[in-house]
Amino acid sequence: MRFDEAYSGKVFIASRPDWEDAEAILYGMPMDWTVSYRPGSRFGPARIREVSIGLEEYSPYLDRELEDVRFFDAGDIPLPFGNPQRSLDMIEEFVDSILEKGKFPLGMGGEHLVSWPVIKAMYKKYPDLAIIHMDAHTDLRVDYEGEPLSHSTPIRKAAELIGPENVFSFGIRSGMKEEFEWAKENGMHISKFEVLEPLRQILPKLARRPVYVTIDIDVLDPAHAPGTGTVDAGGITSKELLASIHEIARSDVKVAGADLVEVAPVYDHSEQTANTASKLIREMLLGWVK
Ligand SMILES: [Mn+2]
Repeated sequence: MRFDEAYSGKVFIASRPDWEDAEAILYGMPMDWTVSYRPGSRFGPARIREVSIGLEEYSPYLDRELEDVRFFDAGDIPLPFGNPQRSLDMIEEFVDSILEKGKFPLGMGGEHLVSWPVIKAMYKKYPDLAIIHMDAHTDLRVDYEGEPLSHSTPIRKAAELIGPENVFSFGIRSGMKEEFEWAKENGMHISKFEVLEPLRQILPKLARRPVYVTIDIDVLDPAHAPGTGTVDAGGITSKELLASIHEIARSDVKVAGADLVEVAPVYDHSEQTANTASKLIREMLLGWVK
């Protein structure tokens, strides 16, 4: 299926009515079939759109309005329940169709495994791709209880595809000892616990390179984002995450695509996670789509 054929119900605030003249395509990947702990992220994209109505369209951080970015919300990809492989294939084909038209893909998850087919599509177009990954978890497992298609494996798959030296993880505070060792032995960068300061040091090294940025909402402390499947104490504040998005926006890296994953509304009783996510999406659009 192509991005311009997707069902479109409620859309993100200020989405353009047509995709043709859009620079960026926003889309949902409502999949949570492989999570090991609490499911529910399949409902994330829809809720992020719904609460976006409460956002201002102007960003005082970036002095830019959503009106200045031409983006089209293509809705959710109609992924088949319980079929991870076919879902991943559909996501890859969908993103291929966005890249074919020269547009910027901005995805909303869904569990983190959805980033894997997106990265595959990005790498076909950008052979010198680098990845910036913000997350509580390493996501570097080979498999989970024998299952390689798991939400704990996407960064390992991505690192093996594009080369571990091209993957930069930030905010990591959870994972198996073997995962950290694998990263170290293979030259993959992991910044434990912090995001903004280490990011400032890495960004100049990525200048002018195409970069895919994948943000797992659980990089935030559970106090800032309780509405996610696998919460992990000791995370960063939403202020630091916003500052990190802005730091990337002001750097010389060429963000070529991005996603925000793992928002699970069922655990989000105050709706602060969905509201935070929709503000993050606004800042990603305003900062990274140029
Ligand atoms: Mn993750």
